[in-house]
Amino acid sequence: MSTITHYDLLLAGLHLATLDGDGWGEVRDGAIGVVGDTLAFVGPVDSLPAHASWTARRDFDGAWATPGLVDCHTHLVYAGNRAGEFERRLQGVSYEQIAREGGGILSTVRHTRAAGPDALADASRPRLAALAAEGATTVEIKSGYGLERETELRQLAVAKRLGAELDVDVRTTLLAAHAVPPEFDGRPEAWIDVVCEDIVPAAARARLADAVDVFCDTIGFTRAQARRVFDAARANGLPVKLHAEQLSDQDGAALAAEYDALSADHLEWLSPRGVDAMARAGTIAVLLPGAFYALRETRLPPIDALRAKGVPMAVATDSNPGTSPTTSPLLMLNMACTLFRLTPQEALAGMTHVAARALGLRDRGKLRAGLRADVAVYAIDEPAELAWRFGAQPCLGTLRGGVPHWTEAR
Ligand code: DI6
Ligand code: FE
Repeated sequence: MSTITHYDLLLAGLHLATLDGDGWGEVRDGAIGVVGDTLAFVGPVDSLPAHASWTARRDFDGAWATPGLVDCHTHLVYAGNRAGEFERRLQGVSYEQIAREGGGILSTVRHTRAAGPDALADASRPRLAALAAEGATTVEIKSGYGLERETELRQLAVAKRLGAELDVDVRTTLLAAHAVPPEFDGRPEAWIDVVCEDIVPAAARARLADAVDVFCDTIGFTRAQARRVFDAARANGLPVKLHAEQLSDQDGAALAAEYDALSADHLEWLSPRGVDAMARAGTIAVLLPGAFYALRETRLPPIDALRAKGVPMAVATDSNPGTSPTTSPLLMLNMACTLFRLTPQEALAGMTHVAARALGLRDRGKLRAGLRADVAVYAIDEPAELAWRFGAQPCLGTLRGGVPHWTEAR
């Protein structure tokens, strides 16, 4: 095997939290060598090959590098805002009540349908940019605010366009089964017919969706309806995910497990049976502490049981206007620890390699030679600091597929 000695880019003066191996996978006085879009060297600077050379080099002063963050669950492409609804909720009206009155998700649907592709991109671009500025290099974006074929596909196309514009690797998920559109009020089965027979095949044909998701809950869809959508996804060659057990126990996680879903997400109401099913199938649990916080939930996802059964736990922003109006992945690391009692290491793993698995991606999420050169660099003294602080912005920049995006010197 020939050793690479010339790097397109060398980063030095860094400590590394590789997340490869035990604990943080810590490397003090490390360096990262990149060739093309791939990590070619990850290790102590004094074990660089003897005659190493580089086209470009950047030296830091003891900053930390981590794998680029992977935000594996967002709904960030939408128009309008829900501040008024927030004010009503503060007066005691519940999220479910607002949804039943035609507000909530349906209010965002009205604004999103009315926005053309450029307006939708303009409204959403700052949100994706904010995630990237904190270290996100891969971001999943769902549809679900169109609830008609044209607008669902427009959301997915805008998501991909923003990914290309901002050089973030965007993965798209079709969530046409997010709510019953007003045109199908009282006829959820008829809407599921359209989702299965028309929208899933159209999204697959246009290669606009990497996966298919369903909101399985009392204000969403039943388990039987989710099963129908999963069958359609399977018939069209797309993997599935599920919004499961967020507001009630629908036994959704077990359905997700049965369909080899990439992940089951939310999970506050997950039962021991659901935990077992996920453990057996290897389904990733995606924890969304922002939604838990914003809805002032009191029932915690069964973290101890998930941990005990070895269900991998991812952490994501759920960035959306209703239940998690955040664009801060670092704040979610803090909330995952403070609210859900994850360790800082579990939280960072949850937003890197475990999150990558929740998107079906095995080529990223750790700092290891051979993996994609997605790296985040932070001005911190130790890696746990990322989860300890909240409201801090220590990110100095990222490599996304080897391409540097440095923020201004600070
Ligand atoms: N669960 C959520 O938390 C978001 N969607 C979902 O199925 C909320 C979306 C919204 O309120 O706009
Ligand atoms: Fe969500």
